[in-house]
Amino acid sequence: MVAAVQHGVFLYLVLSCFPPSHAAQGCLNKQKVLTVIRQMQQFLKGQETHFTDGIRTMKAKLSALQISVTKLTADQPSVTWCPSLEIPKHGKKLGSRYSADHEVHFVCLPGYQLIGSSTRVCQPNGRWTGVNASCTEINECASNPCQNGGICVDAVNQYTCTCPNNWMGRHCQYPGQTEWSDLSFNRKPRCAKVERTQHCSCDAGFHMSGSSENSVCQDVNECEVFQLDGLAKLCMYTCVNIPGSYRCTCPPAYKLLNDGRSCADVDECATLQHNCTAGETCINTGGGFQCVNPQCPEPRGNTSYVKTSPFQCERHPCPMNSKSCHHAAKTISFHYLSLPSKLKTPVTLFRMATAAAPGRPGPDNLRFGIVGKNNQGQFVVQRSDRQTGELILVQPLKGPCTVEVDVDMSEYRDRTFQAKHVSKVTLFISANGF
Ligand SMILES: [Ca+2]
Ligand SMILES: [Ca+2]
Repeated sequence: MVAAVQHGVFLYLVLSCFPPSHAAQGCLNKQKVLTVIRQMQQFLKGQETHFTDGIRTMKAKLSALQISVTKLTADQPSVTWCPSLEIPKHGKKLGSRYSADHEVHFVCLPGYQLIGSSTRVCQPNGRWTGVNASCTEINECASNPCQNGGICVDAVNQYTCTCPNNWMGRHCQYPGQTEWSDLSFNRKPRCAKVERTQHCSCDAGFHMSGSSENSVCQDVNECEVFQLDGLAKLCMYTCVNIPGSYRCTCPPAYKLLNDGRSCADVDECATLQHNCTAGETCINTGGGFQCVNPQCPEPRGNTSYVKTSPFQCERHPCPMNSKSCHHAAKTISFHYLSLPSKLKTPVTLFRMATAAAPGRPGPDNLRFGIVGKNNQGQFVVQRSDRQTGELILVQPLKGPCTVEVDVDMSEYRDRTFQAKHVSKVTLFISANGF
């Protein structure tokens, strides 16, 4: 540029001196002018070449740019975008890419449930799959958790049951006791303000119930709670719910033991609370007592018995040739057993054994049997060892009832019948399982 300006000034000087009709002072001579013209021509030629090169370079760059732009649009299809999605109230949105094939997920805060689509996918057409997601409060009352006419009050993440009179518990599932006033089963909680916050509490044996504004301390029905949860029975017999606690009771003729839950039969015979007469024997039973006075069989033919003790009859000596007398029971013994109802079976109730008389060889074989009706197969008799048999109860007996079963034991020696002994067993089955 500087050169061009210099040449421009020089050219002006040259032109101002022509036509050379009049010689002017300061003009160059002809030879010098021709030299300058040649220089100018060379300069312009150089400029022309330089300019042409620049144009060519520019053209090439534009072509390259055109090719690359054309290629770019061919390789990458047009990106589609889906509209933005809002974060649902009480929920969260996971994912923030809104271009095609990207997913956005929605979750709700605890206590709220999602309505609409939990996952939405941006489709190539620029639309989301599914429908708008929103979080609504879970209605814990929807499953009707309150029983016995209780009114369900829904709250965030929880519910409370407002129970009608005579019902209590979290689900109004426990009946109240009518012999106690409602007031004593429902008490006002004790509340205190600590640092602007109200703190309420219930006495032991009570639990907080009702709404937070209208809370009440309801008695815990320990009897129901322990019965429902399949836990060990709180009481052996009956549980009575009382405000703030419970107590166990026992059936008549039983006493509550010191553990507060167990019942034990009162032994009326030992404590002389019976009314048996002088000839009778008092037999203690579960829940009562029995007065017994077993009698020997009436004389029959040549066979007669004599009572040798309150519970034993012995046959009088038989005439030598009386086969029936010899085959009748030589001894009859009476046994009284007191059993709880529905005793777990099988259980051995009674054992009978033989013993050789002094100076005489004993039997070498014993046979046992149940005499008469077998009480519908409730019992079996079996040998337990060489000289002993046992009576086994094989079916539970439900009380209260009295069951009699006679067991006989026949003695043999050298396969010859020697004697028979009968045990008359009387079972007093209690009304209770203890
Ligand atoms: Ca209670
Ligand atoms: Ca008793």
